[in-house]
Amino acid sequence: MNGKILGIVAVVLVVLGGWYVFQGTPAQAPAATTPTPATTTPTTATAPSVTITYTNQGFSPESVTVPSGATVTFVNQSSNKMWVASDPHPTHQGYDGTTRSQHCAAGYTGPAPFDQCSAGDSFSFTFIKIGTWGYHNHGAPSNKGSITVTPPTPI
Ligand SMILES: [Cu+2]
Repeated sequence: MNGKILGIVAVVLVVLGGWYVFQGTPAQAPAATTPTPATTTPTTATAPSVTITYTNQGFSPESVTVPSGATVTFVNQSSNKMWVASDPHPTHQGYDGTTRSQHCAAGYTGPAPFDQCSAGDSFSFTFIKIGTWGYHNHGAPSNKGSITVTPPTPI
């Protein structure tokens, strides 16, 4: 009787021992993946430059549409003087809210105004604000046009 019990205990010990020895190694965690570094490519296209020519017939093209950040250059090829300025004439506050007497004053420290502030052969202005901005030649305000500024062009 005792021998039979001892036999059973021995078999149980052998089975448990075998299970302990052969249970195998735990599964390895998968290797960590290396994160992809963020790219630094720009998200908007380079803003173009546009030229508007002023002749004795007026501005050409009178009106253009450009993305925000574009620079528009007005070139005088007329036999008259050119003074490009934001509408409305004669106060010129349409683009940035400041009047000609403010933003053309000596010592003005605000952002560059959409106003040539005196006659000259060329005037370049970089448009940031979205909208349609009327302009004119301050010395001949019937010569006019508009710049429509759209959101920056996504790539
Ligand atoms: Cu004016």
